[in-house]
Amino acid sequence: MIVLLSELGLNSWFDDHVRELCGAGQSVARVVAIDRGRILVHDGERELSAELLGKFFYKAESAAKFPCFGDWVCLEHHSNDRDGSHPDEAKTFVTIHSILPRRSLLKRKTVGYDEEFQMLASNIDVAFVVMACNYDFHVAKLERFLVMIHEAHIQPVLLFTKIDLITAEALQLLIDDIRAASIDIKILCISNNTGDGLDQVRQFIEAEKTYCLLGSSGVGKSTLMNQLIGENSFETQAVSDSGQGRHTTVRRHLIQLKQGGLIVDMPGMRELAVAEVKEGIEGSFADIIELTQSCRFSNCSHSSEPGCAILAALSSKELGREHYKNYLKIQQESRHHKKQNSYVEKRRKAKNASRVALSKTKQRKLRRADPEQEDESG
Ligand SMILES: Nc1nc2c(ncn2[C@@H]2O[C@H](COP(=O)(O)OP(=O)(O)O)[C@@H](O)[C@H]2O)c(=O)[nH]1
Ligand SMILES: [Mg+2]
Ligand SMILES: [Zn+2]
Repeated sequence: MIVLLSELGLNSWFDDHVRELCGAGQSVARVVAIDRGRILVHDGERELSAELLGKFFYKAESAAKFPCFGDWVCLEHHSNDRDGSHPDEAKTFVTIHSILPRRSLLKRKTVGYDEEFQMLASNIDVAFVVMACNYDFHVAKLERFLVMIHEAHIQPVLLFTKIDLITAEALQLLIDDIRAASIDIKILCISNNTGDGLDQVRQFIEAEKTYCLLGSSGVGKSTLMNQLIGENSFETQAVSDSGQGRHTTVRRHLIQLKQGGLIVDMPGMRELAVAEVKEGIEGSFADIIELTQSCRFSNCSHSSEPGCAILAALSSKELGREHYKNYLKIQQESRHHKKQNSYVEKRRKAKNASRVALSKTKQRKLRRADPEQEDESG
């Protein structure tokens, strides 16, 4: 299906950057999924798997220089049919040549290191903070989300789900709490079960804008996604393949809604915590990570909690004990490794040392000149 790049979210803000960064013969595309290192881009015509140019690996001084979910990139097209004599058999492939500046960047600080962060998604316009009104809401929790969203330069909207499970009065009390805390945020209230409020969500979503769903597991994000997308979506199918009969979202994929607008279901906060663990774990232990998303409690320690999917899978032998032990061991090692002997930590110390060498006034001037720098380097 051919779509206009504007329908994928490209707007005039990017014009100058496209002119500057995308050379002759290159085309613009959006990163619509990153799946275990594989970067999927949509160029308006189709979805392609793109390779990274080598320069990303030897030149990148920080994670931010790598493509992120939601990025706009310049692509170069290649064909192995050099002389053009076998066009039918020729395999074309694309490489990412450069990344356009990001209008917004949702990121999460890596625990323990104030200047390192993990990029979650870029070029998002609106973030829905999804909370189940019957058990999941705390002002403090909302505030933590809002800090993250404001830092990203994204507009936040609170989306209460499961309003069928509490009275209108109880819901109003929650809203009063929010206003009492001087939080001036747009609030939408829905029930995925009765369909109440869904039309308001649909009306709120505008064409050519990008939305994300944030929130803990179990609050109704996947159910809402399916309502917005309609039946037989890619996500729904991928999900039912897991055999869990549950909606789990391991792979983030940018979805184009028929009504216009783009939306992505972000993993729950606990899944994000898992993502901090050393690279590669995700691939080898995807089954375990998926299981943890089905635990009843979002902070499940998988030791004795009711509704723990890990314990259930261990006792039904669906999950092998050795496999699970290895997972725990590697997780522990990676935490230890991070603390003891991280390259990042060494670099931070070196940087601090060189800062001391700068005069106080010079440091102040530098900070004033580049507030972003200040923001990102702690
Ligand atoms: N009563 C009620 N249950 C809901 C609602 N939305 C979702 N659920 C249920 O809550 C559970 C978790 O939903 P899911 O969409 O998987 O949550 P996610 O982890 O945030 O993606 C499922 O059993 C849903 O059927 C709602 O509005 N009302
Ligand atoms: Mg889900
Ligand atoms: Zn558990």
